[in-house]
Amino acid sequence: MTETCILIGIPVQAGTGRLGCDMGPSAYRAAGLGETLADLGHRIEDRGNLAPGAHAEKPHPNPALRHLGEIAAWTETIEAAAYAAAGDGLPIFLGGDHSLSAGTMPGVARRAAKTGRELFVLWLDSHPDFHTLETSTSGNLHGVPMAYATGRPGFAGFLPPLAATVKPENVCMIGLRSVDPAEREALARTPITVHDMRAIDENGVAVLLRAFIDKVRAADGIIHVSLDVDFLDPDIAPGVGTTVPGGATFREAHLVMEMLCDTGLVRSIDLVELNPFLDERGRTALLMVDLVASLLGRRVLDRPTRSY
Ligand code: HAR
Ligand code: MN
Ligand code: MN
Ligand code: MN
Repeated sequence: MTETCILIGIPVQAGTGRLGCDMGPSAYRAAGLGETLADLGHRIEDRGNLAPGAHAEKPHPNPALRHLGEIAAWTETIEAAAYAAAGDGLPIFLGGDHSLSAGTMPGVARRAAKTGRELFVLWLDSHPDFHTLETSTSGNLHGVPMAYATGRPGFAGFLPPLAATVKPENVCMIGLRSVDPAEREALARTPITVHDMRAIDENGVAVLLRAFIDKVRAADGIIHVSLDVDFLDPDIAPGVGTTVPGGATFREAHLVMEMLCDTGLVRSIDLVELNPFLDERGRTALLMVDLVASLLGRRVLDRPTRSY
């Protein structure tokens, strides 16, 4: 199926403790993301890079928080851009750190609500990013977007209430292997589906993903994919600030993309946490481009659709 792929660069790095994620959008372009998708038959519209609006630092009772005002400004800009782009095609958000998903998920959720489709989120990450402003101890706001987008309390003083949130029962996380105590307790009290690396080892990733896809189909839903580079094993994806050993292999990650492709239900994609400063000759950026290609139609052999 031919898609209108809308590339949106989001060079935010204030949500991490390390500099370099601001070069992510350039690295994806240099790695040939647009050309690769065009070769697969898609229309490409590159909307360039977003920038945050004017902002002052926001005070907060949690003294650990870093760049709260800047991330709030980014989040407002990103939410609006995501809402608009999701009405025009299939946005691919080029990060930038994972704080950007505090804007993309509510934005695509607002679009889904308008079109009457049920939104599901597939979260591929070693981290759940489920802290609130109150529970974060690192103060790095890439650790909070899922809590924010699902409407958890604990975001007073950040932004006005969201127009749309993601239903926690519609979220599936795969690849977890670094979960803080406060996140673990909070996840246990939500209906979010959580699969750690052990679940992949024991079942195979296809079994986990099939259950999620069946749920989406049953609800006639659509899928937002949030792909954090650190979902992947650092041996194959070193270009990331938070390397956590024991991640998804090359084939596990590709299989996820291939199965998602067969559904035809993915309507938006986050590519986050790429840090080109830490990469080796662009190999992480190139791998991420290859994964998106698998998600959007590259295949080895023809096969019947819905073969998952
Ligand atoms: N949970 C840790 C914290 O809050 C680490 C968060 C790291 N997040 C990312 N994205 N790298 O998933 O600081
Ligand atoms: Mn700042
Ligand atoms: Mn993340
Ligand atoms: Mn992560």
